Amino acid sequence: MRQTLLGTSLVIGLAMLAACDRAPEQPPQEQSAIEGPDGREGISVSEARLVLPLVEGRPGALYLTVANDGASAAELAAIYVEGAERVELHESRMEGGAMAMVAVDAIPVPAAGSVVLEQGGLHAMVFGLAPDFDAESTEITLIFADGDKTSVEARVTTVAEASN
Ligand SMILES: [Cu+2]
Repeated sequence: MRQTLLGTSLVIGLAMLAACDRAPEQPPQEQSAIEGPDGREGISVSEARLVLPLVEGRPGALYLTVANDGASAAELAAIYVEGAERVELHESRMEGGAMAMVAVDAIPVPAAGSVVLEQGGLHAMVFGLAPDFDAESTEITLIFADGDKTSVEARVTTVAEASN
């Protein structure tokens, strides 16, 4: 009996979690059954660069381009950066004449389209970088709403190099 109750509440919990996500237009099962863990079909990531903070302890910024050659839209739900504690997806917007930054839950990547994460627009902020982080590149993993993942190397740069 107890087992049944637990099972039921787990199912309800999962259903609620799923409801919080914006449901994909098409069921993702077909694709994820074919895909390995290291690449979502049709997705390619380019121009990935991690800009280190000028001041130690401040977040870094991650910029990149995601292209989707697939037939269905993808939704970038999270990014993992090797060597960092946490990554947030953000969007910079003009609000009342000033640039403001808001956190976004996910970034849609349209079918046969692409999305650019760049300074002044959609971007990712990288928190908890080790103070002695000085790699020339680091692995980043894009995690999509359907669970597919794509990993690439991101170049590591400084603010001075990036703002030209
Ligand atoms: Cu930000």
